[in-house]
Amino acid sequence: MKESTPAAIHLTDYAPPQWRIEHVDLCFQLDPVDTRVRSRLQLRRAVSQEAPLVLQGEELKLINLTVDGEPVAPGNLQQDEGSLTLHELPAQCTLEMETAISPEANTALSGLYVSGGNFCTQCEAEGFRRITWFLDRPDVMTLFTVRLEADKDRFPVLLSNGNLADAGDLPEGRHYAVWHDPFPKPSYLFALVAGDLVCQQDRFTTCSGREVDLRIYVQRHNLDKCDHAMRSLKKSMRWDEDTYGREYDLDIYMIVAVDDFNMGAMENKGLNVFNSKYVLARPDTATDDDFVAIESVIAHEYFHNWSGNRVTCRDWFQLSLKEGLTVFRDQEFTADQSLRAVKRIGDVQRLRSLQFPEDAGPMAHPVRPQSYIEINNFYTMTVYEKGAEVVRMIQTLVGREGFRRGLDLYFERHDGQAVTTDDFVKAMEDANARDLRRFRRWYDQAGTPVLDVAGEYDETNQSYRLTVRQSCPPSQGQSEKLPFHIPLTLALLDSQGREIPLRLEGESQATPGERVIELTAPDHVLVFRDVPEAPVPSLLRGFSAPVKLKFPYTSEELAFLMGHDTDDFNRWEAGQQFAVQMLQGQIAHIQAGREPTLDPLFQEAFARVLDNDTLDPALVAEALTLPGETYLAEQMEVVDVDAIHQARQFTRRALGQALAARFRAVYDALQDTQGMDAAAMGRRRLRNLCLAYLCAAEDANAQALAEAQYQSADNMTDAMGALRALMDCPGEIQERSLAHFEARWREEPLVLDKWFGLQATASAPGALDRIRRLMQHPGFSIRNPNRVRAVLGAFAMANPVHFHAADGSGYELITDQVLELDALNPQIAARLVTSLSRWKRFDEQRQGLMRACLERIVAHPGLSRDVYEIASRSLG
Ligand code: B3K
Ligand code: ZN
Repeated sequence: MKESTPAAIHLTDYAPPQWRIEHVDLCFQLDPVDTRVRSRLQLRRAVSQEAPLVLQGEELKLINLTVDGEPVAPGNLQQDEGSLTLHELPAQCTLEMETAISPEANTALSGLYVSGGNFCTQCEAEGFRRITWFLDRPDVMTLFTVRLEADKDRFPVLLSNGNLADAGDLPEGRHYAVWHDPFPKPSYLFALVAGDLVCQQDRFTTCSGREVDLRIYVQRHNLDKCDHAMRSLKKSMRWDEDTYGREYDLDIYMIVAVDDFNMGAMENKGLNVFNSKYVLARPDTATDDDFVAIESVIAHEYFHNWSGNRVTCRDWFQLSLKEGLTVFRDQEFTADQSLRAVKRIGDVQRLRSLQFPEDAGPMAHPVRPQSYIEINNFYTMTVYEKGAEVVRMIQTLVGREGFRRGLDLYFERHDGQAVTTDDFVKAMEDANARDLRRFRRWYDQAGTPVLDVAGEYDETNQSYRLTVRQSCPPSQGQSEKLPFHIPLTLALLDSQGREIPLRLEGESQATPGERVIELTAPDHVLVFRDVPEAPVPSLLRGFSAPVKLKFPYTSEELAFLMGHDTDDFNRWEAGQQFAVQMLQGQIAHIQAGREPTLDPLFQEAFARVLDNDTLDPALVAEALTLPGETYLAEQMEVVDVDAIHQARQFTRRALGQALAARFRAVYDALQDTQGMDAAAMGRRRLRNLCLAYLCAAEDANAQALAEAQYQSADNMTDAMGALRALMDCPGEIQERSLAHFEARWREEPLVLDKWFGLQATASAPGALDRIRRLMQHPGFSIRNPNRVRAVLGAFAMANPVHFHAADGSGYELITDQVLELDALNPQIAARLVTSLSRWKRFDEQRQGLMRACLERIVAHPGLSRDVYEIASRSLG
């Protein structure tokens, strides 16, 4: 807790460790209130001159300490807040310590804590220091042997990293297990679990014929919800072998699901600990989106075994080394399981609605940040999602095969090491004989680059001239940006929608199809020859770079691209741009006190997509989904949440009314929604979208249809699809259905979260009372991160109209909760504060209200570093 202003840590201050821990023996005597941790560290000095040993520790009680079996002279031992310093140690020695901790009192869910009566750990980034004194930094890689002792009845299962070496009974009803991990690892990958758990078991034979024991541990009542996670795990293991030649390396791979978890999951070596939300699923309890998310998180954590664990980060500034790369890998995995374009569209939506705002606000930071106060605040969309885009751009620049070569070289060179993002890029350069010096700026410069593109056709010379100018707005501490190296994938389409062969000025031959143009300068002029007619350019295909592209398309051109672009992603993109143009016009109308109208050209283009039965239903559903409110907000000078909401609702209603018969026809035609494969999921998606438009039209028949679907649904996707559609129609049917859902699912916390979330994001009046009521619900607890996210997180991030209520009541509510939460769980509290950070984007009155809340937060005594950093940066 902060006394004075917490200090920032800088990348430029990095120094290699002065000591190494070659081996650690840990022994845990587990007890919820008084756990004893004995550790024996084999230390070796890594520098030639005398150097004190400075270990990190937090909330620990030191019981006992010896060096080579002897007590330490008092003058040689110094304990400060957060550190333990030992002087005059021999260059090689054994340090033994005993510490006491209280897992039950650990509400921050970092270190060793209790969830659902079981012990579990979370050590990334700096949780290990809350278990015992250690060199708690990722570049100290150590061999771990772990002995666990606990009461056998209460904690029959005892798990840690690596392979099981020994187990047996102890006197007084206790038992023990010893785990040894043969791979040296940083402390952040340590894990232990102890509790009353059961497991679903399976086997996997690796490509070289090794047998791996697979286990998913859950509480007994959840054992019937593990099939999907297990299938996902086996698929991921096979995929990583087939795609990247990566084989698993231990005899056992374990996943444990816990209900109280700060984020999604954690890749601890051989013992992943998961938020139960990303493990448990049955078709009647989880939606299709849940199934897809589970598959991708299981894959993500599994892929970390190579990109993160075998090769790890030198320091936390390099976090994207493992996260950006692993997100890229899980995105590719998911793309290979279903429709690549649908996956790409989802990822780009996420990037634009969450990362772009981050990159344009006070929390903007480069993919490799230069400083932080609390590293947990930097597990961000920028480090993860933009980091993945950066990796994807490298693949675009060197090609798929070149990328594979680069990755092979990276793993070969750095296996067992803690390295930097530079080392990664270097491997890509060396394997492909490429110079990516300028490309490295993506790691160091924050902000979203803008590409201003213009095109001009010269009929006499049959040439087409594209001018491209790049720029990047200033961000905190970076007023001037150097030009980025940007891959711009493009094609030129003729009036039939065919790709025109491309021959750039100076080239002797044209090439068919699309091209990757490499932009490295502020300005580029591209002259294409032999262009027989004025083309429509299809730019930034597949979203080839995380930039904002501006091209002055007319509505007609966008409608044409929507129907004809040969790139699936760009067909969707054209529809989105068309929708944005129209919605912006409507917003202006609303602000001027006039009635908005629906552009008939848009309606026509929209209807053509709806009627197109040659397209995959999942793609049709994407194309018919209007851009979200946060994305629309990004396009405005001063965000007007009410006008945005009204315009979007108006368009949904108008489309629902105008095309009611067609929505109904498509709804009826999609009867066959059985099954859990991607095709069935696509059909359900489109069918539920039709239902949503029908309900948005406020048609009584539609409500009856939604209620009938809700009641007959045998899967959660259709049940939630119906409920969500009904959220547009306040009234008896909606209330009845919500009440029914609550009664049916009140004992299933993950399902109840959906019910919380629907109501927390409802735009109907009375939101504040609703939130307060939800927080009184017996299923709610401020100590559980999933509940907090479902109610408070959903309200602050996904209910703009009420969170930004003009009287400031939404801000006040969140501020009160942030302060209450900060005393319990700073990481979760800090996440909630980010909802206030972009106050400068709103009108003057709201600015004042938001700023006042941030000031109230910063002034609060005893604030955590986590919340302090976000709140003070937001004000700054
Ligand atoms: N590496 C973890 C995230 C840890 C977050 C610490 N605050 C999960 C993941 O990205 O796979
Ligand atoms: Zn990760």
